[in-house]
Amino acid sequence: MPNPLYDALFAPHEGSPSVFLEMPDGSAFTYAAFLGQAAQFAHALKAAGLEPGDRVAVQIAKSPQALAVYAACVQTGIIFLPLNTAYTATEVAYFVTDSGAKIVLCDESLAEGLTPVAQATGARLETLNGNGTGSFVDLSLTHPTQFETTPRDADDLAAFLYTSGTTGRSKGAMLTQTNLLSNAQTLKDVWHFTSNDVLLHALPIFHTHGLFVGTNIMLLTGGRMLFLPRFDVDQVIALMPRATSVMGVPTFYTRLLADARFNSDLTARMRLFISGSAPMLSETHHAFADRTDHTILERYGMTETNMNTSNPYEGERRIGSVGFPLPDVDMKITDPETGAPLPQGETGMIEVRGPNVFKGYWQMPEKTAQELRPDGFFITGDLGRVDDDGYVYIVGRGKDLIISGGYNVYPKEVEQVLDAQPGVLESAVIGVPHPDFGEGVVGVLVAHDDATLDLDAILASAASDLAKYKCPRRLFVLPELPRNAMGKVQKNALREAYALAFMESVGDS
Ligand code: MCA
Ligand code: AMP
Repeated sequence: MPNPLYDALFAPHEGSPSVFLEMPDGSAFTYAAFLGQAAQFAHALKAAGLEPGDRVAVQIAKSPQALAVYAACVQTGIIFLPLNTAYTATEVAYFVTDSGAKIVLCDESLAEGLTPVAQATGARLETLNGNGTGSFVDLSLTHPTQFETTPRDADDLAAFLYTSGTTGRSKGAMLTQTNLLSNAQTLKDVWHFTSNDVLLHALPIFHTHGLFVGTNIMLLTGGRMLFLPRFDVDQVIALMPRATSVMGVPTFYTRLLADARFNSDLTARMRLFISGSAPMLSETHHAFADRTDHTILERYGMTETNMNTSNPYEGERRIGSVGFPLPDVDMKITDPETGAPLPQGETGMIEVRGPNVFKGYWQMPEKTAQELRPDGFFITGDLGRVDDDGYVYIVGRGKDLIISGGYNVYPKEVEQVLDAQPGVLESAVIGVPHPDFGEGVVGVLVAHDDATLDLDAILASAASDLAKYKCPRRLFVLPELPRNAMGKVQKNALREAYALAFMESVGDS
C-alpha cells in the first residue's frame, strides 16, 4: 500500500550503507542506521497510542534523531509539527493547545517549563536531546528497526507549520504529502541535485527552508548532508571545501563575506549557493560574485507554499529578482483591493497556485477563505511585479511583517505584549535596517499620563513571553504615535525616524 512521501524520500534508502549525515565531529550516519532509528521511533509513536492524522509537536535541537522523528511521522502517517527552539513555554502552549498534539517532544532542558503545558492539554511529554538521548529514545530501543509503512493518500496531511498573522494569532499551515513531495521533486530538477551532492546544512530544521527544501531534496537524491547544529562561520569555512552546495538566508552570506578566509579557493568545488527566506541586498550579491566568482541563486517561498519561484540554474540569475515561477506554479499579479489581474509590468499582489500550495489553516476556515481563493490561488501578501523577460521581483509586503535573519516577526504579536506592560498606553513595532539580520525589531512606546516607563523592565518582561528574536532590540518613547487621517499608525514615518538612531545603537553595541 502506498505512502507517496515515504516511498519517495525514505523507502529507497532502507538498508543503504551510503552516508546520509556527517556531523562536524566527523561521526556519520548511514541511511540504513538513520532509517532503522526512524522505524524504532515509528513503533514508539504507535505504542504510545498515536493514530494516523494525530499531531506530534517537537521542540528539539537539530540532530540526526530530530530528523528521524520527521521520518517516523511520515512513515506512520502522523502529522509532524516542528517548533522553533527559541519559542518560550507561553508560545509553545498555544501551538500545543491549538493543534491538539498528543505528544510533545522536547529537549530535557525545556521539560520543566513544558510540563504544565502538557498537563493542561493532556498531551504526553517525552524528551529528545541534541545528543540523541532522552526518554523518547529509551522508549524506542526495544522496538525493531523495521516498520510496516502506513498507507497514505497524496492529499493526506504530512506536517503543520505555524505561521503568524496580522492579527497576532498564529495559524497552523496544513501541508499535504503532495505539497512537500511535488516541491522537492521540482527543486531537485531545476537546481540539478544528484546523489553526488553534498549539502552544507547550517539552517534550522523547524522551518520550510532547512527541512522541506534542504533536507527533502537531499533525501530525494540520496545525497549527503554536512549537518551543522547551527550556522557557525568557522565550521562553515572549515567544511566548505568538502561541500557542493549551501542553502542559506542572506545573513549567512553577509557573515561569510565579513570573513577574509572566505575566498574563491574555498569555494572552488562548490556548485551552487542558494539564498532565500528574506530579501538579499544587491550589494551582497555583487560582493559575493566579486569574491568567489559564484552568483548566488535567489529563490522565493513561503511556509504556506514551499517554493514558488527560482532564478535559473543555467541562464542569467538576475540580481534583485527572485527568478521565474517554478514549472508547476501558476503566478499572477493582481490588484490588492479587487483581485483583478494587472497588466504586465505593474506592481500588485503576488498570487500563486500549484501542487505546492497548502490545504488551508488548521481549524480556521475564515482565515483560509480570506487567503486561499476557491480557484486555488493563494494570496501571498507579498507585492511584486514581473519584468518583460518574465523575472519576478518582490517589491514590498502588503502584510505587516518584519524578517530578522530569516525569522518572521509579526508586529501585532509583539505590540500585544508591549501594550500589556505597566505604564504603556500603546505601542508600534517596526522593522528597521540591521547590518547582520537585514531587519531589526524596534518598539515605539507611548506612556499613560504621568507614567514613567522602565524600559529595561519592559524588555525583560517581554523576553519571558516572546522568543528572543521577536523581542525589540531597542525601545523608544514618544508622546504619541503619528497617525494618518484615518487614525492608522504611520509606520513608514516611524521607520524613517528611527532607522538612523537604531543603526547607531547597533554600531555602539
Ligand atoms: C538569533 N538571534 C536573532 C536571530 N537569531 N535575533 C534576531 N533575528 C534572528 N534571526 C538572537 C539570539 O537569540 C542572540 O540573542 C543574538 O541574536 C545573537 O545570536 P547569534 O549567535 O548571532 O545568532 P545565531 O545563532 O548565529 O543565529 C543567526 C542566524 C539564525 C544564523 C541568522 O537566526 C538562522 O539560522 N536563521 C535562519 C532562519 C531560517 O531558517 N529561516 C527560514 C524560514 P542574545 O545575544 O540576546 O542572546 S522558512 C521561510 O522563511 C520561507 C519558507 C523561505 O522562503 O525559506
Ligand atoms: P514565512 O512565512 O516564514 O514562510 O516567510 C515567507 C516570507 O518570506 C514571504 O512571504 C516573503 O515575504 C519572504 N521571502 C522569502 N523569500 C524571499 C526572497 N528571496 N526575497 C524576499 N522575500 C522573501
